[in-house]
Amino acid sequence: MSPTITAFANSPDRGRGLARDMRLRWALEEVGEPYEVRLLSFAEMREPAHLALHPFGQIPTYEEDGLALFETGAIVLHIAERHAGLLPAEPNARARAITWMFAALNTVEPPIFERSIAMIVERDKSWHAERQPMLDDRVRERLGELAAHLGNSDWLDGAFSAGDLLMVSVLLRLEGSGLLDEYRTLAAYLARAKARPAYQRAFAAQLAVFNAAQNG
Ligand code: GTB
Repeated sequence: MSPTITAFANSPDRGRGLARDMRLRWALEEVGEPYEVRLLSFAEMREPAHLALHPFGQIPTYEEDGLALFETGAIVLHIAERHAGLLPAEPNARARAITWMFAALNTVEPPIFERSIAMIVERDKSWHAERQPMLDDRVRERLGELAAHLGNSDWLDGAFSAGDLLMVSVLLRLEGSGLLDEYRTLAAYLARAKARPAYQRAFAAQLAVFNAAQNG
């Protein structure tokens, strides 16, 4: 049976593909696994039925043959371990690709997330303008290091992997900030990833949900 994921019925990102169901959609498209989507309102995310799947009442979740998972990183790893296409077969290369998955979520995402949240919830504070350059510089530090690692390579470590999928998903949150434009290597890395047919199918699917919510 096809896995079922959950996603926002009406995503606050307005179809920009920034909500985390996009990471699962992309992974499933990369490995060629069809999937179902159960759309949830914010109220439904707080109901016992959803809390039984996700203790924090968030999306996305993943259900498959009696298995229920939450946490995007764990779900992408689960998908990648069970299908060819997102992790190399050679054990050391596989371990390195998984390392990049953790690096995306634990080392690169935190300063990007903190900056995004500050722009939303601290914007009207008197000290916001003073704090913003520090948040930008923390992001720049990671972007510079990542760009140096990538160099002229297409992907983080050999062939495209789940590490790239998560790293690109994390970096996409910076689109429109101007920060990525300071690193041509990273802008090209994102463009290369977004040109992948699997990314485009996943993006179109989440956008169709948002458009249907607007028209319905
Ligand atoms: N660590 C968890 C994971 O990776 O799965 C985090 C999951 C998470 O943050 N889910 C968010 C959620 O359910 C949606 S994706 N939030 C509702 C809640 O906590 O009540 C994060 C997200 C939301 C909105 C935008 N946006 O509008 O641009 C971008 C990303």
